[in-house]
Amino acid sequence: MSAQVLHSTPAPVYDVERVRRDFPILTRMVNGKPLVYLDSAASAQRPRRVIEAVDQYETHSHANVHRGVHALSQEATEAFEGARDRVRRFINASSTREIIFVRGTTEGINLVAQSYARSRLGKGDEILITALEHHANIVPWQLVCEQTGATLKVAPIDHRGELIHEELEKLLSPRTKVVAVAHVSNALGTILPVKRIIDAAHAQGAVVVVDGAQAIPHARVDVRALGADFYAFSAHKLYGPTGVGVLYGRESLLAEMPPWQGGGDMIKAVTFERTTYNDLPWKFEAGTPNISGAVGLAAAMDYVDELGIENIAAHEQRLLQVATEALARVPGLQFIGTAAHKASVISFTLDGVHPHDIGTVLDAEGVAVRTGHHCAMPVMDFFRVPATARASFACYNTEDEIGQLVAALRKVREVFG
Ligand code: C6P
Repeated sequence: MSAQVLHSTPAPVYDVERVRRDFPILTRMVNGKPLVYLDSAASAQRPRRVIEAVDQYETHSHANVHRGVHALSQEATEAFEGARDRVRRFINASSTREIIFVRGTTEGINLVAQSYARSRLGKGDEILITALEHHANIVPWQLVCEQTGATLKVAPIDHRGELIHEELEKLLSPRTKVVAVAHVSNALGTILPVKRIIDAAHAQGAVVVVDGAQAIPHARVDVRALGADFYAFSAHKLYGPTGVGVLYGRESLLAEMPPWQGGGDMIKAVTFERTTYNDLPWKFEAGTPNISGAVGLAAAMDYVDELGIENIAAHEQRLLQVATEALARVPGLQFIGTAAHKASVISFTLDGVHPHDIGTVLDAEGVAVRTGHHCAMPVMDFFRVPATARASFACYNTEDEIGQLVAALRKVREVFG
């Protein structure tokens, strides 16, 4: 044996069967078949560690936060604020003052729209989005346009579902005050060149809001390296609980923004004449927060870091490649979204079969995919389809499951001819 071999470290092996054992739900049967869960882009499953962290908190430490001198309130506050620091480290924010707990991506984007944009924009100002956005990154901006007289501009995509960057640049001008873009498209899987977009937008003086809902489970997100002004994501797509998410905001911007909702936790002092607001980040956290959700999110981040997000991403990219090759051989299958850089999301149609019927037959085989417009109706309009079927792959999916998806699709063909 050569010295070279003796001293080389073996390449890390991604043991998907071990990963699967961390997710109790994956052992269940659906319609008499073993579950094949290919809908993680809608909501990922939780590892035992997240379930247990939430359970431990609920069983031993629950009380309201920032309110009591008693032991449980202090424990709950420590757990909640500890979770905030965990998030800060996960996305490499400078300070916990930049980490706002929200209900999810949707609420995070609405917060920026109503607090940042509504208070600053007026007639003649522009908000620029792209043609592949989720409704959560379209409608809040339409509301702001109605409220302020600003105009919504849309940068186009091409037939592969890729943003046409040159067109986006043409639409950027000193009138552009906000650029709001997805990091990854949920309907197509396209990974957008957000760093390039951020740099171009900053050159025109616009602030950039990134919808990170579909990126956070698949790639290391470093908000400082990206230079994002705002970055929103949901815990439940990152193996964490539902009903909690994060809005990262650059501290200098958050400090100047008015509160969005009024109530407990966002105040320092209230009289009938005047209220003084709390410091960051609590200024934006009115009411009792989702404490157990934050605890679960922190545990999810620990879990992802333990597996290594780069290892997860490499595993998912392998699955994406295998699935793309296998699905290409299914007669009548059309891919919707064929960008060069994609996350592990495959949208497709089958000639002559409505996507809902695909979903129903697949479900009978135990295979869970999402069907519909994926809350991205303009994307469906662009590709001239009413809906698609979408298979999405996460850290726990296997090549065998891709085989089961393909076999189930052949069943669809048998049923519908
Ligand atoms: N997409 C999907 O199946 P919430 O609901 O707030 O956690 O996330 C909203 C959201 C925003 N942006 C993108 C890119 C998203 O994918 C989502 C959620 C799910 O694709 C449910 S529609």
